[in-house]
Amino acid sequence: MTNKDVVKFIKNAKNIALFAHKNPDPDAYGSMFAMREICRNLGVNADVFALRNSESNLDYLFPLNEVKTDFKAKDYDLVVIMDAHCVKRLAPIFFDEVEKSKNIIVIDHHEITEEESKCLASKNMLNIPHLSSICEILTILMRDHQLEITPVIATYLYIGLMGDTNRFLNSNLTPQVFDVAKILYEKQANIEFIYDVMYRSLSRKHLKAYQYFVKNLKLVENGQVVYTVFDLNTFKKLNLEHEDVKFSVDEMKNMKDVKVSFLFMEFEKNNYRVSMRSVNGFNTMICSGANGGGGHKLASAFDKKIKKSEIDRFVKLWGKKVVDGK
Ligand SMILES: [Mn+2]
Repeated sequence: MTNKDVVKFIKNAKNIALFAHKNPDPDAYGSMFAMREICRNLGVNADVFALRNSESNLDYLFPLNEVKTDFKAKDYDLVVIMDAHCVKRLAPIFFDEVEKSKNIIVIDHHEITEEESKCLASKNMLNIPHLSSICEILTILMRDHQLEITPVIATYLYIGLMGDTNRFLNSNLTPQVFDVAKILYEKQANIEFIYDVMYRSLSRKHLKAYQYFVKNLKLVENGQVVYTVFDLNTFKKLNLEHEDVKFSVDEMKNMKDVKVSFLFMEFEKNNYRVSMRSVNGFNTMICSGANGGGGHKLASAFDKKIKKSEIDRFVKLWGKKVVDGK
């Protein structure tokens, strides 16, 4: 599928339901809300479906009170899934109804693992893994098809661009990323507002998380691999949500000589959401893919049933595989 096909699908629809992966991040929400505006400007109704995250700065960036959860396949003639390519990547409450939908298109930029290739949500897929973000894809699509980029749309898209490039720090940069930034800047993305919310909002709560993380991070493999664990007890004691501690996986990756970082967030007893980051092309998917997760070479995630006492051994094993590239 090409950009042109995406535009055709949208224009031919009357009612569009928009989805992205569970626990939506700035790129997921940015692309859903930008797409909602694109559709509405074309005279097509569109609704954003997501399970709201716990409270976070995303509440200030997007009108999350307008997000819907009660999706019924019969009410929509087109489903657009973005920032994911497999129905299993969506929040579980949507699985059944999305599976019933007859008309689904996918816009993604994730690597397709072997496991996921068995559960592609649609044959109509625009997947460009080397692009930084869905928001980059949508900006180019709008430019090439002369769709009006309003300041509101530009702001949504810039949020996603900042999220997935970690404000131009990640290794997923190409000349086109800067073209997109220029376009969105010229279309009056509210960059001051975005930076205030995303990067100048360190609260006391965040500092507590920071303090804990610095004190408890562990280096293995001669300092090439680093990890930190937030267990249920810590979340409760410090009154933190997952959103409050996610920064730590990037912070660890930015340490000198570190090649791979792991962040373990316990969400049920002995059940962890694990986020990984790497630098210089070390491939985190070696670990995330093998453990049933997904993402990109340099940033990926998976869920893991494990006891806290076994995490050190797990990280040594998989950290070494990633560093060795096998
Ligand atoms: Mn993304």
